[in-house]
Amino acid sequence: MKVNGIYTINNEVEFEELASHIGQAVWIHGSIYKIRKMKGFSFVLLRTKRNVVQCIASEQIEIPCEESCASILANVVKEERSKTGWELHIEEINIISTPKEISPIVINQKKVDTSIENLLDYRPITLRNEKERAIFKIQEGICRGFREFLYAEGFTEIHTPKIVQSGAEGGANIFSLNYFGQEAYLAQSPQFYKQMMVGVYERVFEIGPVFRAEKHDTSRHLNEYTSVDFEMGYINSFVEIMEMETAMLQHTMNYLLENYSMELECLNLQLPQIESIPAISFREAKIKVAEAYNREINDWEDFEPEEEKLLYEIIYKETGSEFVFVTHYPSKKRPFYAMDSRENSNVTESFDLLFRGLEITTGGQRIHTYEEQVAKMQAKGMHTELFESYLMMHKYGMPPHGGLGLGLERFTCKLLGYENVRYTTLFPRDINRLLP
Ligand code: AMO
Repeated sequence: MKVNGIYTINNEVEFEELASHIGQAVWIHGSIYKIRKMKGFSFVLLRTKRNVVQCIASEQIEIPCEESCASILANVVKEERSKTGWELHIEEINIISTPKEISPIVINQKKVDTSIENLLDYRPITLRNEKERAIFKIQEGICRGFREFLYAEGFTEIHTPKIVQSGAEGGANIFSLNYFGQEAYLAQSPQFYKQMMVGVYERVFEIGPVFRAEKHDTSRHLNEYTSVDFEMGYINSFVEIMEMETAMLQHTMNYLLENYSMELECLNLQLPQIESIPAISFREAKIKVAEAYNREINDWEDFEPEEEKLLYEIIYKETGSEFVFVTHYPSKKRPFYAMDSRENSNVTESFDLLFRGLEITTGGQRIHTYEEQVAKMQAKGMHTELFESYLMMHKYGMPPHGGLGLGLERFTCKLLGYENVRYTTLFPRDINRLLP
């Protein structure tokens, strides 16, 4: 519609509505994704919110250059040979805006054919590629699936501070900042706050950014990532956390199948079957890998990334599962809030979930009594007076509880079959990257 000679966006139909307009003329807007000139007519691919719509333009129609934003008046014509059952014949194109320059990177092919550096340097543009944007639509679907599941299970969604006074996970990988003259940090995880909120709502979850000052440049480490955390009270064992995660993943795979089939097809993706997920203790897993591959065990306290991959191969061969829970990690390597096993205090009531050979989740049962928590902190050489506000919940009463944290980018990466977590991070922050 034009008002006083100026084009305004009005009364346009969405892609999903087009089928109900067969035989009518409608306005639809989007970006001109690709122009294919044929004899006597052109195909104009219009990139709308979620779809790329093929329109047909006769010779008389003047088509603006690619990446122009346009509103198109088109007849919706019945066409049985088309997947949608209709096609659009352009009557008129109104240009809403035109680019100043043509993109230096070709974005309208099946995939963006360039290096990972270019892909990320030109992220605002490369994300417009059909396949690239499908990745993050799937990531949206993962979060929606998780949310839908957790709401149904009685979890309350919370939003906790990202500027904090102390680290929650220990270690040196924490960013510090000057907070009005006081030393503060960027949250490594919502650990303390989600535990506190168990005392309030019993079951809570958060999907939010966390910050890790990792100095190493690997395919699985980011300096800012999205953590999916949940925490639940009144548990008997950390096994309940693993069961909840299994059900959450099953629900989410079904949710993706039902609501994101277009993106799954675009990415040529088969989702993994998740039935029951096998579990193996850390010690058993170490021995199993060492024996199967004739390797020496150099580190009894942690996995080497290679061992995680080998364990995946063994478990996959034995059970067909692409997921495996590894339980009872050594106390020395787990943070101070992890509950030690009653049977063996050298190991914790905790687990990691490995998916296709990569750790995607850490979780477990937490210490909930004041005396036990203080004793463990002291044994680890921590100054408990610095953690008074955290210990307040223990002091004034907490139920037995536990939870987990899942790295969203890592999970998406493995689900979509990428080797580097940066591919499934919208705007990655790593040791060399702060832009775009
Ligand atoms: P953890 O530190 O193991 O546990 O982190 C949980 C999960 O977060 C992901 N992750 C990362 N992803 C990308 N880049 C990184 N640098 C990175 N570091 C971790 C992984 C990992 O499994 N508070 C506990 C969780 C809990 O017990 O509830 C925690 O944060 O997928």
